[in-house]
Amino acid sequence: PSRPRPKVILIIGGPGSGKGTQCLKIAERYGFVYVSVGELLRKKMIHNATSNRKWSLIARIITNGELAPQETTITEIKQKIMKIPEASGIVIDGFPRDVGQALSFEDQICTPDLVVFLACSNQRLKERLEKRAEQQGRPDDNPKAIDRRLTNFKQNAIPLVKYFQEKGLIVTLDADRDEEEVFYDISMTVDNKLY
Ligand code: UP5
Ligand code: MG
Repeated sequence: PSRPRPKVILIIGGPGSGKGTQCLKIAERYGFVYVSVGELLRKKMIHNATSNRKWSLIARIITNGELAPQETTITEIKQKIMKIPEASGIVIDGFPRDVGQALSFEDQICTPDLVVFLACSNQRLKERLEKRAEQQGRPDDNPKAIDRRLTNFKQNAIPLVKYFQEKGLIVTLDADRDEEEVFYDISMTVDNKLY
């Protein structure tokens, strides 16, 4: 008999809302495969930026805090998902960024089983990113790119959340709190909606 398709959870939220942090916890608790779209793109861009024109352009886009082209992003996600041999679930970090991407994901990959929106105040997002910038060297953790990421997020978030609300797929959680408190709510949501 054919296996059921893995459950698919999308985690969205502003830059610094804790998507990566919470996705790792979800992957660990539920045995899901973790796919970070930002990480996928960053790896690919570092690998190819010097030898490939398309990727050198994308590297510039990402380093400036803008969004990579939709079709490239979807292609990368598709390739990554196809390589996953067997999984009860997949948790996708930082995708989609806008309604266009959401439509294209549904069209080309699947309808997600659950979308979690990590809602966080602008002030908190900034604080967290500035703190991380001091500790790590992500190419887009510079003041200008942080501003662009925050602005892009603010532009796209409301229609995106509304889109998933109309489909009854999204749960919004207060992500201004401690990691553990946020994760408690996420695990309650996953337990209720997917099991
Ligand atoms: N932290 C986390 N949770 C905390 C909590 N509850 N309390 C206190 N501190 C907390 O967390 C950020 C920092 O805050 C960390 O230091 C953490 O310890 C602390 P993290 O879990 O890293 O937050 P996250 O939401 O993952 O922040 P990130 O900076 O990764 O978000 P972005 O959305 O900016 O990054 P992403 O990697 O998703 O995308 C990067 C770029 O890739 C985009 O700008 C874009 O250029 C490109 N991209 C696309 O083009 N298309 C896509 O579909 C996806 C990405
Ligand atoms: Mg992240």
